[in-house]
Amino acid sequence: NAHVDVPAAAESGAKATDKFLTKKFTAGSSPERVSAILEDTLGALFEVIRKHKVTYAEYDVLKSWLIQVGEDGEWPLWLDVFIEHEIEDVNTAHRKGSKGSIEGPYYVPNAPELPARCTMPMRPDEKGTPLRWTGQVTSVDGTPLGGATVELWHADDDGYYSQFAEGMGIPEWNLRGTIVTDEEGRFEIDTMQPAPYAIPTDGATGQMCLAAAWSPFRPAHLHIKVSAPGYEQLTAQLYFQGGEHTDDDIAKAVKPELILAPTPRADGEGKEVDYGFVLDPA
Ligand code: MBD
Ligand code: FE
Repeated sequence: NAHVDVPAAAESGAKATDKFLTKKFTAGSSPERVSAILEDTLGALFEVIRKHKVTYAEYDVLKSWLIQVGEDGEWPLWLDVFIEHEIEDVNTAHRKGSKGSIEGPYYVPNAPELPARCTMPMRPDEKGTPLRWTGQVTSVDGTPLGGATVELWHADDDGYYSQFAEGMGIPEWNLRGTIVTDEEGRFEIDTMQPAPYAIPTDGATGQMCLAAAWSPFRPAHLHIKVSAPGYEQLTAQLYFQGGEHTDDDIAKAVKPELILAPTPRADGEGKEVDYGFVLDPA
């Protein structure tokens, strides 16, 4: 399998932590709300401890594992793989437009701007199956959204993300771009189909998967963020019908509405697919 050779945890995980720490966050939550969330979180944990009669040995393993996740810089990775899907679902449940999915740890803002018809930044010898993706961005009432942006980022044919696979010689903005839709809200993007992603098994997140005999794979996916003034930003991932691991995504981020079914192109140059986005007014 070509995807066994994955970026080492100390590289991809720690990189995600470095990038995350450049941001500053405030939630403005009241002490009452913080207290309620913490109490319920701990209460849920106490139930698990009693139900499974968790031993002191297991408690010590937990402690050393928690320390190791931080030392490996893998908290963004671990949280986005195991927790974010629930946060995403709860916070987008009100929407009438397109389904979203998790952002994950490998988004970088301000990718180079590209016109509505474009080829993604890629190496001259970029490996993989070419994919021509056409689509339109509209509002829930059907209005075409010209000048909307579709930020697209995804792994290459080896499962690596640019800026998160140090030493692999991948150009900084490889397979990352900010596409601006035309007057009709349309776009046509040439890119290269990504490979499935494997959580590096030499880091604490992968070690936890191994200890539980869980498959560390995510299905091949395209990440997008769609933005237009006056609309809720849509963050989603698109998957490939019949692709490996669409049924057992370790990050539980696949939804049936997000599965693409590309067909062979008439010119024989890879595949094509049409898939658009419907935004909810803010
Ligand atoms: C990924 O590529 C990803 O999208 C998520 C959510 C977690 C780990 C790797
Ligand atoms: Fe990803």
